Amino acid sequence: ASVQEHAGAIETGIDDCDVVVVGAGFGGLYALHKLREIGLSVRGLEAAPDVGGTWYWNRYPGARCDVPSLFYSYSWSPELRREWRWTNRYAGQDEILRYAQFAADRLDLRKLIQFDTRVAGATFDETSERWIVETDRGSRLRARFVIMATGALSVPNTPDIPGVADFKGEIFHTASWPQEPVSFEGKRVGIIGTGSSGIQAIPMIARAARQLVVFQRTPNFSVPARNRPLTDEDHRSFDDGLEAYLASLEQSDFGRVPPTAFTADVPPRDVQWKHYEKLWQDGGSGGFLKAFPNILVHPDVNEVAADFVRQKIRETVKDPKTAAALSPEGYPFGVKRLCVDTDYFDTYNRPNVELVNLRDEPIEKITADSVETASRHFELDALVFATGFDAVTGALLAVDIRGRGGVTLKDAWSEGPRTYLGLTVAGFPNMFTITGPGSPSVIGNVITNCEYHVDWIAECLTHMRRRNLGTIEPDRDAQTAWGTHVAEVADRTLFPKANSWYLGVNIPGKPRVFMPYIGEGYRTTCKEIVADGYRGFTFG
Ligand code: N01
Repeated sequence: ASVQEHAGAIETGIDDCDVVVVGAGFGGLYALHKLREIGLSVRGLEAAPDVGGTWYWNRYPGARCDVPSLFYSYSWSPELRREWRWTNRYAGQDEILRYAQFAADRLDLRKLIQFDTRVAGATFDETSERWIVETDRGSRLRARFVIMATGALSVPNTPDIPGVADFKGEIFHTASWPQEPVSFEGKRVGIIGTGSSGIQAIPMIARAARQLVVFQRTPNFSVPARNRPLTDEDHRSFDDGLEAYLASLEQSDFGRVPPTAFTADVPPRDVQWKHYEKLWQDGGSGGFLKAFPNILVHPDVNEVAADFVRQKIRETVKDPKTAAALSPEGYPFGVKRLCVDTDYFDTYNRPNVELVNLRDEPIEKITADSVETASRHFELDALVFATGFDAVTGALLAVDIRGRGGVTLKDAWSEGPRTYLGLTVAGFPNMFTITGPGSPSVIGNVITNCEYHVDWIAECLTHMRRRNLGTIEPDRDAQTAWGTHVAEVADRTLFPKANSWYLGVNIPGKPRVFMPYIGEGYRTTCKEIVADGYRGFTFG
């Protein structure tokens, strides 16, 4: 049966629909809206009791987006834009969650979503050419298409430190923070991890706790956010530039590394330094990452930025030993995700904050009331894991996905993820991944990256309906060539030179594969492939 014949089946039974969308974060919500708009019957499944995805779970103190709020919004809807007014340059978690809730209500999406329901498995039945989606509640849905909008940063990683289960105090993970208010007042708190989450949480916890011990394995580069309330003038100037911004999105290729990056030009150190000083005062990471076209490619250019941040750390942190321990060395600037902070380095000047450098004294075990390193014993009332995620592939592989011949996605990706355009996988017909590996994914603005994928899928399903096509899947050759291209682009840059979650190295046993696509030209390539009759895809 074609998409057209099948459309509208939702009215006749809750287990049958055109499209199952897994996840109700920004990608999933837009997919539900857009595909309903083109006349398909859609059902959403969401593990949380509410919409919002990552912004539902990551409620740790200080959680804030580091993409400016005026841009970290749906670009496609003039109505939503008119009716929502951001209050801060960088929005906090609570405001972003309210925005997701507002969008879901305004677009009347909640009735399409089954909450508190985790997808356990999805199997492609080759005879009927349908996906059978199974939930942890024992329910089953049958659908022609499955869209995995499961998020790139949605499976928390808790390292298996000996004794962790024995800890009797309060224990938290930044990515699954309790719904109820948490108070650290008067408590001795330990935090493990100094990535974006830790760097945001540490200053906030330090203000509340009696004592805060930060267990740091790798210091990170971080630049100030300089968050502030938005003024009427900010809103006016955004509105004035809106048309140009929307046009730029349409034409933009939003890669992190433009073709101009491959130049041997090294601007004089004082020119770079002056520019970085201005960016430091302006705040935010965007300016730094494109300060010079080859900053993420040329080691000499990159090293000046690294030096600049180290100098700022030395100027800020009074204790030279702590400053040295906080200074990233041995990997390039900006190729692990650049952190954006409010008062992070200054927090180490507080008398109630102590940095423990795990490079000197690794954690040996956790006991009922303490963390023990090789040389010391830290008694704690609460322990916070800011230890990140099984990123990009984690949520996809957490679902038992079976494609043609019963092959599992886990087996198909045993040596690392393989996709065509980060949208589709050979052997898994009619399954799409929103911001999947091999797409820009977590690079840049994830909301607009999600929107682009949803729009691409909507166009594809419209194409299939017009031509009465039942299935779509990528050819293995096209997929292999795309994977090679993704890796080649990364290998020409400094990105693989840092042990980042982009490469999966934070998860024991995960294959070392650079997962996001960082080249410029992604949208152009996707458009060309469509214009070329969906080059590299086979329809059935
Ligand atoms: O996670 P991370 P995150 N013992 O993986 C340490 C987005 N985000 O949640 O580097 C000791 O970056 C680990 O140490 P090391 C953003 O894309 C955005 O902070 O592996 N330490 C590291 O310090 C971001 O990049 C925003 O040596 C251990 C930390 O835990 C992504 O989410 C805010 C350890 C993990 O850092 C992930 O950020 C927050 C162990 N066994 C997040 N295991 C904004 O928009 C791990 N670590 C601002």
